[in-house]
Amino acid sequence: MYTHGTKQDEDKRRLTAMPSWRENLKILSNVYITLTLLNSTQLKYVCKTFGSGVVQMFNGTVFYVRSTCPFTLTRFTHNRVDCDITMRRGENGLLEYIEINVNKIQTRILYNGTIFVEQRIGNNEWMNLVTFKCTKYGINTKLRSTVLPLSVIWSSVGVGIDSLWVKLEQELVLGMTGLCGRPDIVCQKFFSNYIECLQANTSKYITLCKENIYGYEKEHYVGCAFYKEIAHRCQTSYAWRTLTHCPEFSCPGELHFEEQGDAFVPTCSNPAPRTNDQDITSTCVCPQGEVLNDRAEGHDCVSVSACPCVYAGRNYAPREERRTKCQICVCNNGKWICSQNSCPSRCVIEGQFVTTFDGKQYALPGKCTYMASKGFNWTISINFSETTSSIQNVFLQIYQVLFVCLFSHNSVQFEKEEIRELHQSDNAMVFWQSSMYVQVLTSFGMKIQVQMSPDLQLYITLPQSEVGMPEGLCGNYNTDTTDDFTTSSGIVENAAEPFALSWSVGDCPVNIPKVCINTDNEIFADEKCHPLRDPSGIFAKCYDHVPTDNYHKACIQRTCTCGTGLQQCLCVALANYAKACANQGITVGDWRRANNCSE
Ligand SMILES: [Ca+2]
Repeated sequence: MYTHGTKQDEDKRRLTAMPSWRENLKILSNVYITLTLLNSTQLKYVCKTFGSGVVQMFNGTVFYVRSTCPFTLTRFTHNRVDCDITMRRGENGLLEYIEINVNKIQTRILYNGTIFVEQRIGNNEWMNLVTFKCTKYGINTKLRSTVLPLSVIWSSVGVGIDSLWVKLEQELVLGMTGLCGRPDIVCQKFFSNYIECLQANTSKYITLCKENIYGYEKEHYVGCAFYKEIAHRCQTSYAWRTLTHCPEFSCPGELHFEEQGDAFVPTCSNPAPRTNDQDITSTCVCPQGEVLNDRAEGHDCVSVSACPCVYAGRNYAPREERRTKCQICVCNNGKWICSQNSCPSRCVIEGQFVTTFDGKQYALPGKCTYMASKGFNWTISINFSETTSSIQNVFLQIYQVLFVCLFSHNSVQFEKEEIRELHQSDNAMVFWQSSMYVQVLTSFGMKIQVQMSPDLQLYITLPQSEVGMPEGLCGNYNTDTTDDFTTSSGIVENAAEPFALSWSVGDCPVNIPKVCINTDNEIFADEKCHPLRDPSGIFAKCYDHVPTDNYHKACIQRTCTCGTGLQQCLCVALANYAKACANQGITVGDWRRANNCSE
């Protein structure tokens, strides 16, 4: 190709052969990419091309291109200065020219080392060009930019330039393009600290790292999430956040960030949360020995002994007292420590749901007649309606036949005569307490309250003299729940069913369904019984005093098995919980209005 015209003509032809960007887009042939893992000390911001087409990118990747097309080596803008370096190889494989445009001022280096600035030939090799300072660099020539942190080093062998380096003195702005790619210092440097941990997989991870960041260089979190994942997996104490400029999560209040800690932070409400090895993650924690005060605004850390207590939405200071009808509670280490409940224990029979004198709760299996409770000279029996799971009649018998009382729907009879207001005798007093309740007080101190409507329900309170004496569905009243399932033949059963059946009178088929069989009712029940579990609901202030589990279950079952009048069945269930609360001296708010239950 050097046979046409004079050498000067040739120089001129090469000088005016401006590369077109369209040419740059020609399909590359023979591109081989290999990944080299350089250690961090070798890593400089250098891109090289040498031989007949070897390119070593800024990030260390080496590949080969065989082509006589013009190529952009690198193009970028730094501090509003545009830089563009292109080159082209000749038929002999060596570089024919290098062209550097800085702020549109063209510097062109020909195959034989001649330098042109804006198409005028430079004086010699030690000159100050417009945008470059030119010096000898060993056997090479170095152009150091006066406006950019950039140097170009090359060596000419007369018939071409055999090697070219583009060297950056600092990490440059993002968005570089060209064969040199962009300096990828972070992935390389980052993984040089994890070689021991990742071993042979390190290069795979470096590729992943680059792929992850590529195109998202400005999206800080994309890179940081990746580094964090590796750092956590390898669990080294290496300060990876300093290298990557990834800030720690900013924890609120007095909490501080922990790279790897318990997912569940101890709080005043739960000072010792259950954790296992799986629950380790980046987290915000209190200083050692302190817990998060989740009962106050903000994010303060306190010692457990300084935790306040909560009752009915109100905070109580440590050691502060709270008195209810039946007990005194003191706030201690964020928990209520309560005295023994002094309210008399009572047996409750609300439909199929029984609470024994000692507090055991269970459900009756069938709509039968049962011995609810009996003592030395008294018996209380109940029988169920065959259609609904509610009590139809309550029979009370004192001193054998001397005093017999029958309670049925909205009617109480003493020896077949209806009591409209009050009946009084030596043995007992029976009176209407309100339109809904009849109360019986016996001469020996037994108190019976019967709810007359909408459902017949039974509440029995015994005097101290009866402790350990009674038998029947209500248990033996000895403050021990474990022996409450004592059958009529004196055996202690584990399950409620055989125990309850032993206290049935006559035949007793098991006919109260244990599961919801009506889908509509079930949906209604799930939704409407929820207030018994809602931590911010109207009943919440009572949860600490009367556990809701059984009441919620009873609510679901009662509503599920309810024939007609779903709302009334629901209201009876909710009322039963409110009543249990009231018995403990806890008055819940206007739950009737909140749940659409009329009196
Ligand atoms: Ca007992």
